[in-house]
Amino acid sequence: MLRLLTAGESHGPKLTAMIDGMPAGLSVDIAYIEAELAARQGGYGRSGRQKIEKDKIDITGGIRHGLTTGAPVCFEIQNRDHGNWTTVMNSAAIDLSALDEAGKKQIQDKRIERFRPGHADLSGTIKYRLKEVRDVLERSSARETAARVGAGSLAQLILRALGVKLTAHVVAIGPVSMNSLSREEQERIEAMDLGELLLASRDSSVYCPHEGLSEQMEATILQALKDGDSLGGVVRVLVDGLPPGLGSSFQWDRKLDGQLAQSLMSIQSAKAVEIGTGVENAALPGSLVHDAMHRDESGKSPCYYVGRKTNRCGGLEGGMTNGERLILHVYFKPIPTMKKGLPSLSFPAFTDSFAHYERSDVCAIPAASVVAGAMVSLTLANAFLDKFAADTMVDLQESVETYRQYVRNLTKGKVDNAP
Ligand code: EPS
Repeated sequence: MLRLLTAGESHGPKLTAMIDGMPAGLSVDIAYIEAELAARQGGYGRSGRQKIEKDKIDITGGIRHGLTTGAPVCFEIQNRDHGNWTTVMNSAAIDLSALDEAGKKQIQDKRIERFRPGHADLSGTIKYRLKEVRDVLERSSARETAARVGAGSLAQLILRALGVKLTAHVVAIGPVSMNSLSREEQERIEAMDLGELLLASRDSSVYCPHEGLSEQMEATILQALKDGDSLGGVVRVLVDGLPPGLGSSFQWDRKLDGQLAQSLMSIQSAKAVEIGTGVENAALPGSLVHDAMHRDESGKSPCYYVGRKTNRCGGLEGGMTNGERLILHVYFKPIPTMKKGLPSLSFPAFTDSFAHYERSDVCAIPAASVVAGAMVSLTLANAFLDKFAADTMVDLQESVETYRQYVRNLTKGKVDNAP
């Protein structure tokens, strides 16, 4: 099992990630991981914080001479902004009377007393019996997603070595959505190779593969900035090359659709996950929903001789992959930190006030697309390792290839399927 743990506060010295269960012999492309980290920092609508940070990965365990060793992989990402927060974020016990004037001012200025509706502030302060809101804010901050992207990029290297292609891009920002494009235009984008689609998205300032819409999205973000408001949006993750049978339908916690939804819903601000055309399907009769099968004599369908004309189920049936493209949409709420603060309460007196504001992203949906891709990569790499338990990449690649050959022969209709 591939298990990720992260630690570190938004303005603390660094983020730390530990991944247990990485197979040995994975060639680690640091430049690729750092390009993903840079992509997560980018996108139109980010706050001034990203001008301070320059996320780099410092490996502290599990990788030697460019290859994973099979030991837990551990890495750190420095928070450059911490230099401005050394007194506020110091782990040592603090004696206010012993601080100089500058230290006292730093502590006072950074004290947070007014809850932001929509953030973890209220529940976390109550739950952990905190003395001020900052202690919950620091860890619930989406700064933590830098660690997820570092780990997810490693997982994506596993997927690449298994011939799997993954792309994540922005579909909507606020009211501006790819759904407004003509059917032909949407089909043109859907037909693109996932590598090309990723390049086209990353070319855009908002990671949307459609040029005209990207401009509209940028204008919408600019307007929200002027209004002191924030914006949410929708992100799409697409994956090609998954063999049928990843996941399981036999136990609730082993269903891959459930695991994907959990990993995506855990991203800060994510509020809904859709698989295939899941939302629309609920209102249609089964005959218009399920993806009919036919024999594809060429054997070149994603599930070899099993052809499908539609993929409304988004590549998942019965909690397992079915060989077709995986299609996921993640819906994010707008960021709760807004210049235009909402009515709220002040801690500890619980008197009427307005939500705290210091600085914030206006829109982090482009960054969220990178994080969503990372979370799906981790979940899928884990699903591969669950089905094809392997200590090394060579063993994993061999087992997956043998299985693919079996599926090809089976769907041709020529093989005895006895276990
Ligand atoms: C965040 C608030 C902002 C974001 C931060 C997430 O940080 P700050 O309060 O320092 O301006 O920039 O995200 C990152 C630092 C990052 O790297 O993604 C929040 O409250 O969630």
